[in-house]
Formats: sequence, structure tokens, C-alpha cells
Amino acid sequence: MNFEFSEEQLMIRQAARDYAQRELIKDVLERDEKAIFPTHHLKALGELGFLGMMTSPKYGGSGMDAISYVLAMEEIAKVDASMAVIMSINNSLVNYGLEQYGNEFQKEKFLRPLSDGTQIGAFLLSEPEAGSDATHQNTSAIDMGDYYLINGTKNWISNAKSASTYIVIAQTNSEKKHHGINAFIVDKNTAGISLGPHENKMGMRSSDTHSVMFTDVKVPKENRIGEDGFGFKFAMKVLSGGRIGIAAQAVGIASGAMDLALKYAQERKAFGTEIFNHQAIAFKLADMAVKIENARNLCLKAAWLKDNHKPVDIASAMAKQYAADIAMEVTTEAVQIHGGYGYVKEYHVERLMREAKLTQIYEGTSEVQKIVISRGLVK
Ligand code: COS
Repeated sequence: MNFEFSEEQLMIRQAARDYAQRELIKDVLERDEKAIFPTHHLKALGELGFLGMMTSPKYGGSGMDAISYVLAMEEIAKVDASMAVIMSINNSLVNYGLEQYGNEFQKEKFLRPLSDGTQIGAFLLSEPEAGSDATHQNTSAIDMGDYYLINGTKNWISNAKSASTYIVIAQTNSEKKHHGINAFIVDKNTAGISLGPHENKMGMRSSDTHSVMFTDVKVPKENRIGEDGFGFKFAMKVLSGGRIGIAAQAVGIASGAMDLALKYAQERKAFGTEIFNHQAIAFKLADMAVKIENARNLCLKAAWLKDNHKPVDIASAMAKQYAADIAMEVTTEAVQIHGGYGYVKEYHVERLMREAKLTQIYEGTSEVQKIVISRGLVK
């Protein structure tokens, strides 16, 4: 077993760290406060190759491995988890889904601009009544011969406003249940698409989240991904790999909070010494460090499995569930270590705590991950 990173992986991590610590940090508090989408940073990250990280250079991507992706994601999320959300939707769901399951025409037309940073994508699965229970899609896509006609509403869609390309999961034949679901590539500017209001979220406030309404939206037949009825499997496969990115994001949030808490504990004095010298604080930090290390290892193992074309479903669910849950614990302790200072925005840890919460909810709640893991135990 080799726990060492390659030169290239270390360079990628350093590039992400430099950008996050030099640039993202500058306006992260303002973007969080005012819920501003980071358009200017996206351009720069696109130029660094971070929007098509694992996509093949043949389609304008950077051709990096999943380990590098995880390392970069952790560094970005340490400072700005909203940016990590935007990156992860584009990289792990949209680009990966298109590259793995799209045909040549679809890859040339849609994947290239999504990989070189000129556009971003969004993944539309959740509905007002179908989040965790993804088999029950109410959005319909009726086969009209040359095209499909899509009607329905999607909820909690990250990148909804800023994306140019949507991947939409919809029901074509309800009698076939989940075998009648399809996935479509939809140009966001197609007539009949409208957005609900900006969701005023607790955290990840700089990433834009809306519901998206479809009213008689015509989608060319050539935009369906895979065979008729492949949509549910497509969504499950893509989400399964995507959970590695969310796990890395949660590790980043936790380690960002840990770094801040450690620094604070070595500076702040109480009862005549730096608070790090009190075991009540030092033991908290030790527990936080162990949890982060475990989460990081689960995450890297899932990425390694992906890079080596081995099944990732269970490993990615374990990584996501554990990393998200410990991110919540670690960020809560980081706020506690900071005392009153932790509760105000300037110290960043309250933001990281708000951001951690979403990693337990989106791309499958911690409970969904436990469904996947427990089913895996009896397979
Ligand atoms: N890869 C490929 N196929 C998969 C799969 C995977 N990871 N997981 C499930 N499937 C397939 C199954 O093989 C099954 O196919 P057949 O009917 O042909 O045998 C089908 O999908 C249904 O699987 P299952 O019966 O396990 O589905 P359930 O409805 O019981 O749900 C969970 C499984 C809950 C795990 C799934 O619905 C899920 O992950 N939901 C959460 C979705 C989510 O993340 N939502 C948030 C949206 S963020 S964009």
C-alpha cells in the first residue's frame, strides 16, 4: 500500500491551496453575507483547469485523476465551500455523467464548453416530493416523435441560474416505474424554462439555488442520454461517484475549522496560559484531528477505487456519510473553542458550521448513505 501522493497530485493541491488562500479568502465573507455568486472566481478556476478536472483533454478537460480532484476540493472547501459546491456539481455530476454515458455528438457539443470553464452545468433530479426517494419522479418527458415534451418542477437546484446546460431526470413511462425514467441534456435557454426565487439558505450562500419550472419544454430526441429508460441508473451511477466530491468538501470544511481552532487555541490566553495548554481544549483538538484523518482516508480510498475502475458505491457512501457527520461535529467544536468569537462572522468558524450542515443533506442525506451502506452489508 502506498500512502504517498505523486508530484503531480501535490502540485494540483498546491495550486488549489494558493488560489483559495490568496483569492477566495478575500471576499468569502461578503459573498456569504450577501449571497453573491462567485462569477469572477469561476473564470480563474476554469483557467486553472478546475472545472473539468477529471474530463479527458479530448473534450477540453484536464485529465486529472480522482485523487487530485479530492485534494483540490478539500483545499477549496477549507476556505469557500460554496465554490466547492459549484465545482463539484460541474465536475462530478454533469461532466462525469456526460463523458461516461453521453455519445460522441453530445460530448463534442455539450461537454467541451463545460470542461474548459466557459460554461457550467446543473443536475436536476430533486423535486418538491422526490429528494431521497429518487424513483418517484413527477416531472414528465413525453415522447413526441422528434422531441420530448418536459413538464414539471425541480427543487434545490445548485447552479440553476448560472448554468448554461442542465441534465434533467424525468419520467417518460410511469408504468415502467424507475425503468421508465430518462436523463436529458437541456439548454437552459429553451422556451418554457423558468426559475423560482433565489433560495435564502443557511449556508453555502454564495452558490445559487433555485427551483426550476418546465412548461411544455421541447427537448430534441438526440439529447437523451443512453437508451430509453436508462435515466434512473444514470442518476444513481453519477451520484455514487459524485459523493466522493461532497465527502472531500466536508473534509475541507472540517479541516478549515480545525486549522482556525488550533491557531486560536495557541494564541488565546485564559487562566494564565494559552488555552491549548488546558486539556479540555487540547483533547477536543486531538479528537477533531483523528476524525478528520479518518474521513480523509475514506475519501481518498473511494477516489482510489474510482481511479482504478473498481466499484465505488459503498466506499463513496461511507466517505460521504462519515465526512459530513464529522464535519458537523468538528465545526461545532471549533466554534466552542473560539467561545464568543466563534459566534461572530469575522472568525469564519460559524460559517463553516453552517456549511457543514448542508453536506449532511445534499446529494443524498446521511440517512440515504446508510441505506446504501447497510444494503451493501447483505449483498
Ligand atoms: N448504480 C447503478 N444502479 C443502481 C445504483 C447504483 N449506485 N443504485 C441503485 N441502482 C439501481 C438498482 O440496481 C435497481 O435497478 P433494477 O430495478 O433494475 O434492479 C434500481 O436502481 C432501484 O434500486 P433500489 O431498489 O435500490 O432503489 P431505492 O428506491 O430503494 O433507493 C436509494 C435507493 C435510496 C439509495 C436511491 O434512491 C438514492 O440514492 N436516493 C438518493 C438520491 C439523492 O441523492 N437525492 C438527492 C438529490 S441530489 S442531486
